[in-house]
Amino acid sequence: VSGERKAKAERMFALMDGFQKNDPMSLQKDILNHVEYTVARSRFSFDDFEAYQGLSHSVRDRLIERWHDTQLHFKREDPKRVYFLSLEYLMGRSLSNSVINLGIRDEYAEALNELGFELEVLAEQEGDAALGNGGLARLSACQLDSLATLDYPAWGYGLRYQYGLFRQLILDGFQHEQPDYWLNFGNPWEIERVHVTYPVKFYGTVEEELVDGRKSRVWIPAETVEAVAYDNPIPGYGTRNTITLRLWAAKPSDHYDMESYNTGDYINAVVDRQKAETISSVLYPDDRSHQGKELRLKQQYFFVSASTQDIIRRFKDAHDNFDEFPQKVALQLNDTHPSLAIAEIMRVLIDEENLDWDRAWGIVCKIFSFTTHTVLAEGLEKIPVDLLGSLLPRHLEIIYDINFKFMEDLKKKVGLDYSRLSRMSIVEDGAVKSIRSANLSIVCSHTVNGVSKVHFELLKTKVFKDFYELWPEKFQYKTNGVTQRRWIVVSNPSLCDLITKWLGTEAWIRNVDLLTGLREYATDAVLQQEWKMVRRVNKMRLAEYIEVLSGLKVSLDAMFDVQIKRIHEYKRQLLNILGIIHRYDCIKNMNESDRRKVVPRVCIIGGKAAPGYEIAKKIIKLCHVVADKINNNSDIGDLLKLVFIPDYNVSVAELVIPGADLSQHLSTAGHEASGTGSMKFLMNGCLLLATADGSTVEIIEEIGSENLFLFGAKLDEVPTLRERGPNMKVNLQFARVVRMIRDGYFGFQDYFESLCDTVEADKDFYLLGSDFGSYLEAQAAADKAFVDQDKWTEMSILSAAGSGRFSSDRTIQEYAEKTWGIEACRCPF
Ligand code: GPV
Repeated sequence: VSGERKAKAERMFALMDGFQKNDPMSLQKDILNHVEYTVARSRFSFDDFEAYQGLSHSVRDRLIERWHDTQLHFKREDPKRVYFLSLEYLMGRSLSNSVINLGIRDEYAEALNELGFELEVLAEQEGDAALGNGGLARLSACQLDSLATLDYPAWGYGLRYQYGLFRQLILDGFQHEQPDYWLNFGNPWEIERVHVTYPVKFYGTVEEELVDGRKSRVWIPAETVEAVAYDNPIPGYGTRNTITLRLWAAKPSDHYDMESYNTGDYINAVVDRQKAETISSVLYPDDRSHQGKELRLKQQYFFVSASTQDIIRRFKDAHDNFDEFPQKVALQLNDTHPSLAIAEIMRVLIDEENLDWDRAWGIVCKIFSFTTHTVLAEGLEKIPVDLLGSLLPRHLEIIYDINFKFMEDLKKKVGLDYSRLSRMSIVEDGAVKSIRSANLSIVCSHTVNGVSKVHFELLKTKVFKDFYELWPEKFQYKTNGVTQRRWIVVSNPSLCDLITKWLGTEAWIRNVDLLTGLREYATDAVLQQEWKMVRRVNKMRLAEYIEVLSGLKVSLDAMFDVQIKRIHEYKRQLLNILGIIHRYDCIKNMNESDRRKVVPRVCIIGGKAAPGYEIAKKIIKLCHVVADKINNNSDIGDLLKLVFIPDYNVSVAELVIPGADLSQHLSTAGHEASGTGSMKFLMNGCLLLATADGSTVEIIEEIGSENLFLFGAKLDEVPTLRERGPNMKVNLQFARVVRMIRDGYFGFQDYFESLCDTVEADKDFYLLGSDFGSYLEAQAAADKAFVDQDKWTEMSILSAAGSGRFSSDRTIQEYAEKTWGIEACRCPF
């Protein structure tokens, strides 16, 4: 048989053209073939979008080749793999990233030119894949890029939502949400795997049965849904390795319980069946907090069950002893969202694989690691017991059993300290009895990671203090990072070329530590000149975008000052707007000679508010009314402009970040677990104005406090300030700008009342009032620095030069070595 198979393989290989060729002529042929046969347009008549489709199918072919080779290589080598479980990924666009990582951008650009197209223009045709909310989701995407680039045997798992994050539409200054039906025009970046499917079961009861003479608990589910795999190849840079992001879609189940209907109501029965698809239909648009929604819980379990079945199937293909599982499998929980995986693996090992509890538990404790992304204990996820008991009765039992054993152990260690026991219990006995997902994750994981040094300190001393005291060895941190491929090479090609020229090598794209080599040229007049040029061209591109969006013409000599991120009270966009009102007020009251000294500013704000987050929506409206006042004022002219960029997403970030002079990161100290936007700005030579929060503290270590503008209360001052309220001097300036809003200076007086209330002296939880004075000082320092453009450019170069530590390559390498215990597995060729 094997001889026959070999002969067949040889024949197949002979029929193959060999690998795809990448010379411009072959690429052109290939693109046109796809236009004609895949897109089904005539090669004599197709528009930009169709050209994009043909082009992306041609890139897809090349991805598939490498992806096949990589998967085969992994299969042969059978290394320990890491499975990254995340409910959210913000991948953005794929085309540019793919051709760059495949190393054939220039070839494609040339091929397209000869056909009369431009690569950059076609790339704009692609919509963002926005299957996530904010920092957590983009972090997952950056980490996948690093996993592939560093040749790690990794799989990403997630959900293929049909509706990604809503599109933000601004009507009369108010946010409206529009569904993002992103698959409407097809998605060439995924491969549908109709045969990679698993049944996922819900509801039903648990019964006691005799199996092989011993009593067993058996789950008899009542509903089955099918999970279908969609594979998204993720190419590494400078390697053949191309890993998989496998996203699950829900379909009605065919194989397992294809009902036959005899109710006379055939149509309704089929319509009912079709409802299975709702499980993966929509991404929850809340950045954290999904408390108590059944659909959300269903999504989580659907995702977890399909992924673990796939992982166990792959393990069993090559092994038959589950004791080897921890040598082959590492499971990474991206926050608590996938934490049901713990109970699911226990269930499968015990109920389906017939392991006893202790053996199953021993395995589970060796495979899970957990990363938490939040600072606030109140923000931690809870699952109401009633809900879990009805949807997943057997899992609830298992979680109770885990908790029972944990509590027994804990009593032996800490005695009958009931308040401690109840704080640490996985089950919360509150008004609504619930499962604390974080406690479950900590108890069952071998490692708990924070996302920055400050975050780690908070985990140890506050959020998970009890657990840290019990298991100090479990706690670690890996400071977040972002990928320089997306955030420099793709989005800022001219800076990329400049860096390569001065470092004399492209090696920094895989080894970003080399960026420190720029430090020695920071004061070099030639580099400074070239650096300024690159930055100015990027500003021009951003200015054009702003003009198209809003009709507003902005001056390129102004400082482009940017704050882009999800709208949250703790991120303090309101502080920024109040500062802008203050600036406006000052300019209005200046005499002509003072006015000449003002450093002109273009203030840019962008971000989405969760649809149910009223205060955040009011902040967006406030930004618009303030902009109306400022931008249409002849007294102010070019000295100050305010622009709200609608529908902020990954591709908007790629455009805005390279054009920013200053970026703002204003979270009240102790609230941002890490923050990753700042790292993208840093890499692009944008100066930061920030509080000493999250990863900023480490950025300061790297570039020195003299190269950014720091302000605001320190972590240890926050509690006292909250008690005491702001001091009187600050109060005056602050009170004045808040009063302007309250008095209706910008209109919508009643509407803004509740927003103003949030910063009244006794309620000002995020300390806008007490930080206002030092915020204005930091802004004044930024103005002063901007006047000396050579000095500013030096600081800009030093920022980029110091950004190497904030590459996700570094983060992923730390995870691989210290948490997952995996090694690189590089595909030959
Ligand atoms: I929890 N984060 C997020 O975007 N969504 C969430 O639901 C939660 C956390 C963010 C944090 O707010 C950032 O500080 C952090 O940089 C990011 O996750 C990645 O770790």
